[in-house]
Amino acid sequence: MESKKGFIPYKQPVYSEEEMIERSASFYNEMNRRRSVRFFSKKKVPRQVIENIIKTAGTAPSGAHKEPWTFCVVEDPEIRKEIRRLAEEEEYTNYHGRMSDSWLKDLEVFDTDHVKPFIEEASCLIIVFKQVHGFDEEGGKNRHYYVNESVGIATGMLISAIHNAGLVALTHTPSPMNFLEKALNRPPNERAFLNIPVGYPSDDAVVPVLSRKSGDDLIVYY
Ligand code: IYR
Repeated sequence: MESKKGFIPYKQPVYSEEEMIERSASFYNEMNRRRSVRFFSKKKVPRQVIENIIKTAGTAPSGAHKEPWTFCVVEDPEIRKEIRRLAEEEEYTNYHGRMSDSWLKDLEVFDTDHVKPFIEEASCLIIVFKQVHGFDEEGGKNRHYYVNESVGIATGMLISAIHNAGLVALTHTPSPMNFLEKALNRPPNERAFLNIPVGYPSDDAVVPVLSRKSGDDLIVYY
């Protein structure tokens, strides 16, 4: 194709069908081992690893390539103590009245409650913020598009990169989450999206017995 201004050629390696089947199966098998983990060792993950993981998340597609995300890495023990205090305060209200009986029943297999030690114990927290708009040179608003979709995809890639590095994470959804914006003094265009504690699993880490959907429940061909 004749090259169009502002475009560069793009190629993928060409694999045989056998190679593609083998590569896709081995990636699936590796990803199928991934579990959300709530029990972390205090062992520190090198910053270089955290940086590579976040750079991987930053390769996600986004609406009009606006990259409407910021990843905050929280290591500071004092800030984490305060985040834990605020999260537990909200979650206490959730577990003692704000959540419906059916919601509490759905969570029974996970054995969760309002107590969140992983906020202080994981090697770090990666707190994902979505940018509901950007700023132009004059400080005016610059539109962002499909923000939830874009940041959701980036977070999925973050979680995959964490697993690939041999680490574990939890997709923690403190609710409501706006205390995180205040705790980290984020700019007015950012909203907390997810808290992802990252680290090594503790020696006694356990995960609930779960199965994943498959077959017709997962894929419908037309
Ligand atoms: N945000 C609460 C409750 C919670 C909700 C869902 I849906 C979960 O999958 C797990 C927990 C909490 O963090 O405990």
